Amino acid sequence: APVEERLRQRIIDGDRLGLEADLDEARATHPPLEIINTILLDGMRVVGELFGSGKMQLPFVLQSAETMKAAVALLEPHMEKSDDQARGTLVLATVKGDVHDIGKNLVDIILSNNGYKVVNLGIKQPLPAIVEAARAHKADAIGLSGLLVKSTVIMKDNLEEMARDGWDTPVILGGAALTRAFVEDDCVRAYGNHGRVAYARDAFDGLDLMGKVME
Ligand code: B1M
Repeated sequence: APVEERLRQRIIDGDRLGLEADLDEARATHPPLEIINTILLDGMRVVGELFGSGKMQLPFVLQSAETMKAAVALLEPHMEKSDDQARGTLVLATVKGDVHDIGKNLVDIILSNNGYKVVNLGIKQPLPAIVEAARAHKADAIGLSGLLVKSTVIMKDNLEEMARDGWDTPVILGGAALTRAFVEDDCVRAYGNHGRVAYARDAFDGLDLMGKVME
């Protein structure tokens, strides 16, 4: 099979043996981010479908996620990096109760490679830890990620609480369970009119939004 198909299948199967050789082969014809976006994420999409329909069990999903992470780590050194320094600071976290971090970490990589400082707090972050970091690092924006439906509710609650405490730092929200309508209606309202909340469909959208924040 062509290398693109083999890599996609590796994500589905959680098969890391020989991953690096396949990635090296793919890099001859694709830039690293294209490998991630068009090949590997397509494999993760299939994993999500199989899991959602009960055809794949959780331990195998975990293997796929680990393979995805390993692939991203192998590709990262080959990505183009901007020479810009300190274009702005983003405090980034997966919200409370949520362990999904592949998308969040892609946001970290893409923003870091484009000259932003990213303070990546990790997964399952309660609001106090997030605002504390935002204060300490004088964040220009806060990025929240979450993939569970319940995480979308937590994001809205976090925004309400932040508004009550007088925060007006721009907030970027991303993750598969969100919809643009939920962010632009419910979440914008939750943060109040003084604040800014934006929806990032993917990591590049997050990069664009960060650029707008810094304008
Ligand atoms: Co979970 N899981 N999972 N899981 N998992 C989903 C999200 C699910 C949709 C699968 C399904 O049922 N089809 C489902 C959620 C259902 C729901 O809430 N309605 C689900 C479930 C149910 C669960 C558990 C509850 C399962 C269980 O325990 N019974 C459990 C939850 C644990 C918890 O969080 N408390 C669980 C666990 C796991 C694993 C640990 C096995 C693993 C995660 C490993 C890890 O992340 N380290 C996992 C995985 C891998 C998935 C799927 C299959 C793939 C997610 C992924 O990494 N996608 C997922 C299926 C799906 O999403 N459809 C699923 C690739 C990644 C790049 O995409 O994160 O969406 P994503 O990021 C995108 C954009 O959303 C955006 O940019 C990225 C692309 O450029 N983006 C941002 C994301 N964050 C952003 C932030 C930004 C900007 C853009 O700025 C701040």
